[in-house]
Amino acid sequence: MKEDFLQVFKERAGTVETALDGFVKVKDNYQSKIYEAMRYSLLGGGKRLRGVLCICGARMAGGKQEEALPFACAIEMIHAYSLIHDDLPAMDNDDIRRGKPTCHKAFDEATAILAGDALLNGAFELIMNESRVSASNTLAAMKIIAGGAGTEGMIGGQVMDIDAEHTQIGSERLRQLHKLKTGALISAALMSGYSACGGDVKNEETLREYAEKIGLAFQVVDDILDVQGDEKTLGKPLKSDEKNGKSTFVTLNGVEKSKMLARTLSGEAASLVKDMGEEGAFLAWLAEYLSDRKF
Ligand code: GRG
Repeated sequence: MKEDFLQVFKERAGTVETALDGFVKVKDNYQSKIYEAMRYSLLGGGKRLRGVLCICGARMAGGKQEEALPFACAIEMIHAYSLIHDDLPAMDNDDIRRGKPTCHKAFDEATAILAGDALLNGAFELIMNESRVSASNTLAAMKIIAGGAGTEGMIGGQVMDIDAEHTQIGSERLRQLHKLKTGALISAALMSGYSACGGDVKNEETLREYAEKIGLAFQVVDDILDVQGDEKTLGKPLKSDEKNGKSTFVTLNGVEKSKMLARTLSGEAASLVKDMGEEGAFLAWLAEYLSDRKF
């Protein structure tokens, strides 16, 4: 069963990867460099968790994988932009991401800033060009994605994160920070797929709660991996949080308590959805799988 679900995850991730490759092409014009930088950071390396969640949301609503793909790819493009910008010297100043030099190292800072900007704009352009669902469902899903990525979502979390550097913050503020920085886009991934395919209100709140829990668990594990992971498997150097003076779940509670927190959150998330049909069972497996991830 577990192997089957892992296989499903890999297949969906592969579908998102292939679609991204098809959607974001290098153009043979004066600005070809920007497409190369976009593709450099976008393709080959990410887990595609957000894209897969978007497909899950669509299927939960009774929709098809193909209908979710423009939204799934858009969210992966937004995620890639956030990583490019997060790695810049003005932010976390990281040199390695997804096992290779970060965008500003492989190209230059100006190109990395622009590649991030281009991915963000391209994400919404892609939805408008490629969406196969109704205009009203497309708009509803876009609203969810823009909200998750924006000032009351990921950008808001990034602002809180930068503000909190080299200060000791409490667990309430840390949770809120990560709910926005990491959780908002993860939630938007699932909920935009659901909305794009016309999901009814009945399951909406449960799915949102599920996404919130796995988003937080995902971040707790990220904090643990930053001190205990394997650099090669992770594709980035360890101790980035320490380097940037960040408060994390690990600095606040230690590794063991953080592991327990991740397991509890994932268990709670799994119980919410496990009886919601085949797709619910997959989401329940995914919650547990993520709490034990190594990369
Ligand atoms: C610059 C607006 C802006 C936002 C940056 C996402 C983010 C906000 C910063 C990334 C910092 C970070 C490492 C956050 C921890 C959680 C996280 C988003 C990890 C990376 O996501 P994965 O593990 O990456 O899904 P892959 O490479 O698998 O796609």
